[in-house]
Amino acid sequence: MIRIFGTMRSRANRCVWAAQETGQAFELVSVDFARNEQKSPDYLKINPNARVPAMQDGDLTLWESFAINLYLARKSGGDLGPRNAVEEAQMVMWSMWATNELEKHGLDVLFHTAFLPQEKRDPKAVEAALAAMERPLKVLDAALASGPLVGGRFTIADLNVACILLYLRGQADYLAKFPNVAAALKAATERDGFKRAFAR
Ligand SMILES: N[C@@H](CCC(=O)N[C@@H](CS)C(=O)NCC(=O)O)C(=O)O
Repeated sequence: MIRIFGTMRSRANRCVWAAQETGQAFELVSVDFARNEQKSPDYLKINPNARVPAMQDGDLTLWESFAINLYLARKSGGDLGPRNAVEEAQMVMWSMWATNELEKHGLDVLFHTAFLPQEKRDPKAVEAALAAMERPLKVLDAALASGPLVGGRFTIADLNVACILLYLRGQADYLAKFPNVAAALKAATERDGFKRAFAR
């Protein structure tokens, strides 16, 4: 049985979403970073980086949420995963792109609009993050104009990118500048797999 370590209030929710989409049986093993449980000696044997998520499937241990998701999609053999090496490369490309181009800025938006205590929130940080996301989001908007990112169907590439776009859910006016991005995010959150995952 696949074991995903983390909680739904962490990036482990991405892996739970991918597992739900692919219909693979899994267990979510609670490791709560709000309680510093990712630093326990037992968990450090699974992920020496002291971060969640991690995943175990038999003898395989993986960390890095998008690497786990790429594995889950590929392993399932279904539509979410690659059908050939070209699709696989494109899925890796979009996943790395989302991490490198969007994630930090997306988190800045989320922290300074929702997660941080009110007195620590900085509107200028939000402004700067949204400005930094303009260029990559234009790229994404253009790519989505012809449909899903890889292979003409919803894949792990769309799911991984959507995981970061979720950080912008409260920014409707901003997202309206990127209509294909806004539509893709909406469609992703209307999927049964998403609803099953986030109903937990
Ligand atoms: N790039 C990693 C980031 C993992 C990460 O930073 N996880 C956070 C929770 S969402 C964490 O474990 N934070 C605890 C800490 O940094 O001490 C991934 O995508 O898996």
